[in-house]
Amino acid sequence: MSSKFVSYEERAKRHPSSAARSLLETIVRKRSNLCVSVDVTAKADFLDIIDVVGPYVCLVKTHVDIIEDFDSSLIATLQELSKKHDFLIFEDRKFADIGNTVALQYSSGVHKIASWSHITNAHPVPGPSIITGLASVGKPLGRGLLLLAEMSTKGSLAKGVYTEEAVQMARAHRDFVIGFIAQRSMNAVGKSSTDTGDEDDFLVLTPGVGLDVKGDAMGQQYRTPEEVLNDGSDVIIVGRGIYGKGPTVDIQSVQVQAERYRAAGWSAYEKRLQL
Ligand code: 6AU
Repeated sequence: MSSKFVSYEERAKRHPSSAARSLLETIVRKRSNLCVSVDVTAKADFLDIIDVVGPYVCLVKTHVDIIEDFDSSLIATLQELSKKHDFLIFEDRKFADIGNTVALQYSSGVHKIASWSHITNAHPVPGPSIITGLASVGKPLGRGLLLLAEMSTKGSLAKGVYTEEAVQMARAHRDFVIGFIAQRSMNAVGKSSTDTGDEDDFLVLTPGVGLDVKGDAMGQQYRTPEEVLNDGSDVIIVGRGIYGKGPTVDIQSVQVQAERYRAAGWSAYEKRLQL
């Protein structure tokens, strides 16, 4: 019997979006569905962590606005590391404004996100104009957008009809929206039970992944790589589970944890191909 899940390799061959294909091809090349979220505030820690986790990841996720000593050399080094270790870059900007404003936030300012980030994300709350605003900047550069269809936090409002509307917005903009931040596959959302949603191949990137704890003191909730992969997630996003919670970064432990999460994510993927 064939699996209800299609391999990354098959999907990479037939995906219509070049941004989605790049991510799927990187996943296959590196045998990694791990995205490390590097939420630290010092440039030196940020770059040290990325250099160490680089070999184990398909994607590095950034919040550049939290870096205290940010300057343009950080972006140049990040791009060098992306080439050295063969990973893509995802600036987790969570745009949420009108089209005109998000286009400026994406292209301009200190960070010039569109010029270096292969993937970014947006809240669907303003409606489809947020996609057209971001697409006016990102599409000519071959970038891809993820919509936040669900969140990992306790009491999230992104559920039910809101999630369905987010998926409909994505279906109407398949030329730029490559997938979702969500907790499960979105391909069948809003479709009847006889319609399998097979024509959709949205990528699902899932935060709120941890092997050792179930949450934090601020509403974050964690599930294991196996739980999220079995629900149809494609990429696990792991932050503190890898770089730790302390004021200082233990770089040896970062490497051990990155290897551990890469292995856990990949074995969950291989297991689900048997389902
Ligand atoms: O593994 P953690 O909890 O240390 O970090 C999770 C990372 C953080 C959040 O900003 C982000 O994932 N995140 C997102 C994203 C990626 O958009 C959405 C969400 O619902 N939950 C979440 O934690 O950088």
